[in-house]
Amino acid sequence: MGDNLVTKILKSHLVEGELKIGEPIGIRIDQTLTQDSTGTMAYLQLEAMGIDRVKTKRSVAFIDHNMLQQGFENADDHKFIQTVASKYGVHFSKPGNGICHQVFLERFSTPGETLTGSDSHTPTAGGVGMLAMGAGGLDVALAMGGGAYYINTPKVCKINLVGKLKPMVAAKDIILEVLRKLTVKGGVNRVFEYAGMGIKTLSVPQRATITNMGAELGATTSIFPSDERTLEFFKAQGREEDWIEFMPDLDAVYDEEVTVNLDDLKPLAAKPHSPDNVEEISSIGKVSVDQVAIGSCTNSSYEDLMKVSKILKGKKVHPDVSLVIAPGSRQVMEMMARNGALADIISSGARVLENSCGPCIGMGQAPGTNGVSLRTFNRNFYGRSGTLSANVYLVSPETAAVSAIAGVLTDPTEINIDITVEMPKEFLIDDSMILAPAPVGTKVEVLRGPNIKPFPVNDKLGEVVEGKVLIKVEDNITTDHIMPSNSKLLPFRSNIPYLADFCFNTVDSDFPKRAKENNGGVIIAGNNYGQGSSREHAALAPLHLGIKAVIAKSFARIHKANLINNGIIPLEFENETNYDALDNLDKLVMENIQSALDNGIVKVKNVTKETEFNALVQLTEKEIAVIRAGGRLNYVKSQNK
Ligand code: MIC
Ligand code: SF4
Repeated sequence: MGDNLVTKILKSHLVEGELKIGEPIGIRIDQTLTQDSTGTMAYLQLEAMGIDRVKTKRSVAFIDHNMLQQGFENADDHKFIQTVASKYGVHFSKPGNGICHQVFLERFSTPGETLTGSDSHTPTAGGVGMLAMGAGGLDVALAMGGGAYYINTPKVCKINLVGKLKPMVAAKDIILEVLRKLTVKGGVNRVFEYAGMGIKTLSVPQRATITNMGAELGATTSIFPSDERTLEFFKAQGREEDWIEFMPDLDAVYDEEVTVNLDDLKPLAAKPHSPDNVEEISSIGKVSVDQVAIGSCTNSSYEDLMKVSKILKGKKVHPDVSLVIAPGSRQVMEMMARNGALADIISSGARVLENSCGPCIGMGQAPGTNGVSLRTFNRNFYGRSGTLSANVYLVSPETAAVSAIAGVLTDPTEINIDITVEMPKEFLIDDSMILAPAPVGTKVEVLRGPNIKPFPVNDKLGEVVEGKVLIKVEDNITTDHIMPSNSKLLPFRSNIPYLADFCFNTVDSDFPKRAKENNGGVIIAGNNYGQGSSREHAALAPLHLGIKAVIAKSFARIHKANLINNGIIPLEFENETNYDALDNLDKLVMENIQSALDNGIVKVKNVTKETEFNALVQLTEKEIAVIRAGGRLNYVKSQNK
């Protein structure tokens, strides 16, 4: 029985545990990435660990999320990251150089290696055969310090791609189809490994679109093999020496298998407000469109934007539509400026934004009231665009461009033009906006603006956990619900006390007040709690507000890890009907919690209703030790004594 790609990488990087599905393992991390909105916190945590220099093969800090600089906060945070990166041996990709995942794919991705990034779309690098995983900032900081990254051994699900995409049907439609089939919970505790003859028809940027949006399945990550198409990409990036062939064994075994026939695929859209709410565009109908946004780490490659420019060439954007385009990297933007494609885009009436996340994380371009926005992005969660009444559809670049001209949601296969884009023989290579760290032994002063506040650290766990139910939420609550991000809040990612006042703002704006009045308490949640981003702020803000435990039907992987890292106890209902019986402000008491954690079951007394129910402890021994210590930093410090 041969190995699949995932098993090969896990075997070669295993430092702790046994490769048995569901069992906890520690793996060695070769490379890390951070971006600015999670990076400030990650580097504060790295500093708190007291190491001299990172121990990874390579670590890179990107500035791409928070670029508006409407006050001093942003620029100060950028300087902090630049100086702290230089001090600790981390490369620094300057603002304007591009979105972390796109630039990492172009300039740093390496087949067969491992990567953790403080961003949930880190799996983008899976497009070249890396095992690339999103993680909380603290886990990335620990990996920078040479520590292992802990996951549960995932199931490996083979996604067998057969056939070939029809013209105007895109890689985005493949991942939307997978989301339609498997839903936003379908990837939990799984890695998706793409295989089958269909993969040969897909370029690296197309593959990266698919692995990028595997995050929306809740997957640990997604991966493609590294083959001759990958080599073509590495050659054109002038990085042939970083390429290795990396293929599954011919008799590789998988735990599960799903087949997607590319011949049958039609253009798809994810309708509001979830990436798995997918339907064929032809059956959704001609919805009038107010805004079209093209870009994000999902669809902002040279290939994607060249296709867009071919559709827009000689045409005009519909008078009622605002079309915005954000290239994924300076490489993409500069190449298109030099070959004239950017001129075609500008001439169509599109608004060209800088190379950054931009509207994807609500940094500008919020739609108008009740606005319909088509986006080539990966998330259309409620409120994420910055406008609560907006309706956001996720589509391919082809669908976006064609619809921007038509003014209504349009199936791009209705248009008959050739938009084939060949992989360039040579990409334009200029790494001058990636600054190397200071040489070992150089003294670097870390610049810290007044916006950077100390982050909250939990206390050791006592014998009793008690508190009132402060909020009860339904299934699939995202970290965007828990700790929203938009142009008003993103500048405060290094200021938890400020951010905490906006915790659960789009769900229940009284939550922070209630939490403060009751001296903290407990959160009750449905299935897949904390899906979406890797932001630790969705654990740090609740910690600041005194949240001691979250009792949910189930958790999303990264958020659960972030809760544990901050000493907040994640518990799961033994019987889901107990969820129904709970109400806001019910007083809950969990006695003898220390031994209950070891025994795997916590008895939760509802003092208000005079009832009792069981909550399961789905935690490893190490995770329990971390919670006992009051979070991972305390735990690591106690281990080092
Ligand atoms: C996102 O797409 O939600 C983000 C912004 O990139 C986040 C990281 C963050 O919240 O800073 C992510 O995906 O992890
Ligand atoms: Fe940036 Fe959007 Fe990608 Fe997150 S999903 S990294 S905000 S482009």
